[in-house]
Amino acid sequence: MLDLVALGEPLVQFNAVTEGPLRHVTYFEKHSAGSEANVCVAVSRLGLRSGLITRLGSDEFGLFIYEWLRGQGVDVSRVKFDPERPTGIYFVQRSYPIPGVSTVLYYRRGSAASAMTPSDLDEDYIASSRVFHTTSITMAISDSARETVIRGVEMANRHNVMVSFDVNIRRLLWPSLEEAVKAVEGVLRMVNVLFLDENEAELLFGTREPRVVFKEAEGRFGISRVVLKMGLRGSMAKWDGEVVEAKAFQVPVKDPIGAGDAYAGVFLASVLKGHPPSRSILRASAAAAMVVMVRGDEENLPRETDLETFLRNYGLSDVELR
Ligand code: KDG
Repeated sequence: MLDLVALGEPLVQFNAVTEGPLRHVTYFEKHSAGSEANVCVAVSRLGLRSGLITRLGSDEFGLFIYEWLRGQGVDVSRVKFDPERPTGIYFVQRSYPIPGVSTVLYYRRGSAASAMTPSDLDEDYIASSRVFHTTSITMAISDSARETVIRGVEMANRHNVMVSFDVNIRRLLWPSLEEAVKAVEGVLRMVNVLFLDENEAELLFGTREPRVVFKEAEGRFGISRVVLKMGLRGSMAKWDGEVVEAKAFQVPVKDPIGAGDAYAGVFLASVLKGHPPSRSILRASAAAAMVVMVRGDEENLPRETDLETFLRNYGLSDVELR
């Protein structure tokens, strides 16, 4: 039995070693990334079992991701290789033109993962998990991938597997924001745990006010577990009637990409390990801070002991809750 099964596209990330516009960057560092894969690694680092459903190209980059994920303890038994299409990649430009902000350049159109279809879903595999996690990124990469997300969520619903959905709207991947919102709204009725940031809250619910967001999510879509990320102002969650919040940890930022996945993965893993929502949100916030201190989305995802050490450094240790 797995604790979390995710559906989505892993990508090779080429992260600029130096800051500034990519036209002048000479060296790039290679990392394994992609939102749902990041969540799988976050869960696995904390000692739980995760698995990824996806397609990779039968190429060097596909093998790199496959071996990396396997090395991180992620179950790759449902990863298929496509001999025709390449593994998706993207480049990260750091701190230009806005300091501390990264921008991305995707090369993923026609990728192996974009050719995913519902035939890639193994219902027994999904049914054997405690959580099914995906994002709107996978809904954006192709019509067949979007269909795969919808069928996967339906399967999870059929077997009472908790559906976790990170809104994660990537403007570059959608023809318009209206289309993104429409697609997201199409699955929300089937979602049990919703992660979103303030911009996404504004788009979906017309407000950034946490308590109104919680009320709207519950009233319109029946979602009683909502986690709202508010950047440097921290995060708030409503979890089955209980409202909890956590501050954002101030750390030196090398690359903010991957923070949201660290947050979602560690939040979910913490809940699955029996931590109360108040502790889960704090651990998630800590993990998000740890990840942005380096280039790459997955390298700094913490093990239990490192998460504890980080929290202890802020006087927030509580080991008996582990
Ligand atoms: O959340 C980090 C991801 O956004 C990054 O690794 C790439 O999955 C990715 C995407 O589609 O933007």
